[in-house]
Amino acid sequence: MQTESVTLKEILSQPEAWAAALDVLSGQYQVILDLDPAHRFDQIVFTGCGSTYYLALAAAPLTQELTGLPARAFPASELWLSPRSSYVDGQTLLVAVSRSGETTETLQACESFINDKRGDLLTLSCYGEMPLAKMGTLNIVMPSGQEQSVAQTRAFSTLYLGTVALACLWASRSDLFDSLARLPEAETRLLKNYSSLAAELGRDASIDRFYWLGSGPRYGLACELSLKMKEMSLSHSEPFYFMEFRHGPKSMITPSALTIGLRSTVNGQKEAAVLEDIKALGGRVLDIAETGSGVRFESGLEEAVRNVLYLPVGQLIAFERSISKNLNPDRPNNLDTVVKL
Ligand code: F1P
Repeated sequence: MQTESVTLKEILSQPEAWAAALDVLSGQYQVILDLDPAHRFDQIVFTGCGSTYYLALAAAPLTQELTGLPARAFPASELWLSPRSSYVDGQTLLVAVSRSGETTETLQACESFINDKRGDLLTLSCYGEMPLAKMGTLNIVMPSGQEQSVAQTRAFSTLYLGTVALACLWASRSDLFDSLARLPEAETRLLKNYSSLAAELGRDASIDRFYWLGSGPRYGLACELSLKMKEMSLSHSEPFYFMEFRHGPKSMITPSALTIGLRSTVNGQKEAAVLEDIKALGGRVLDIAETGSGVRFESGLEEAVRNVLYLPVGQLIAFERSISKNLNPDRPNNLDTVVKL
């Protein structure tokens, strides 16, 4: 494993970053509760760009599941350029997520949201001095997510953890919020137990394509891990909802295909059946789940709060793939840290 990579350091430091972020969130416990979306808003909209849009895709279904409030995710460009086909009438709580806090589309989406008096804005970012961190009714800044690498890893998981905490508090589930404190240790264990497996798969030159399957709150995480594989290693990589894979994409399965399943507990059997179909076609499979899988969390945590644990092994596979192709995961091809228009 290449030791001097910034990306690797950032992946391996996620347990500490999460613990620090949870301290920040605990400090904002009451102001988060006081937003009281269940009684003050008709919908919650999550937004971001690239990785942070995928974060929004992961946050919305979990928030709706826990709070019962309608919650949706849009790329910031859609909210900026096509607000009428995005927002529904009524008051909206907009949750804007950005590592940098200065992505133009995200700033523009927030500015027009405020100008159109659509509701209240909550921002989640990593740099308190950047514009986004000054725009919200509430601005939550988690500096432990700051990164040097262009490809988001620690920033993504830390900001995502922030949205999980919001959902727990808004659902009056302080028990779930308190259990988040057990995630850093679970993550440390995963990194210790599965780094070599991730290296073996990432470096396996007989694999030429990667598919990432996830449903519900896990689909956005599948999208993010697929993007990591693209950004860091320029590999063929695609995400799908679990059951969707049979409806066409399955045609792409060959012995050179690796499918990573972010398997849930709630629908675990049906999702496992998709993975069995893939294996029957000669495809390779990595099953990640709480128990009974290739990568096992064994966290003892409720499903709603442990989805962040699907990230590190997938991030490491992408990192190892990049190194095995003599690429630089810290500086992905064609990409900048922030898109400014
Ligand atoms: C959004 C983003 C990243 C992507 C790249 C360009 O940044 O699209 O997701 O990996 O770094 O910017 P941010 O708004 O989260 O800072």
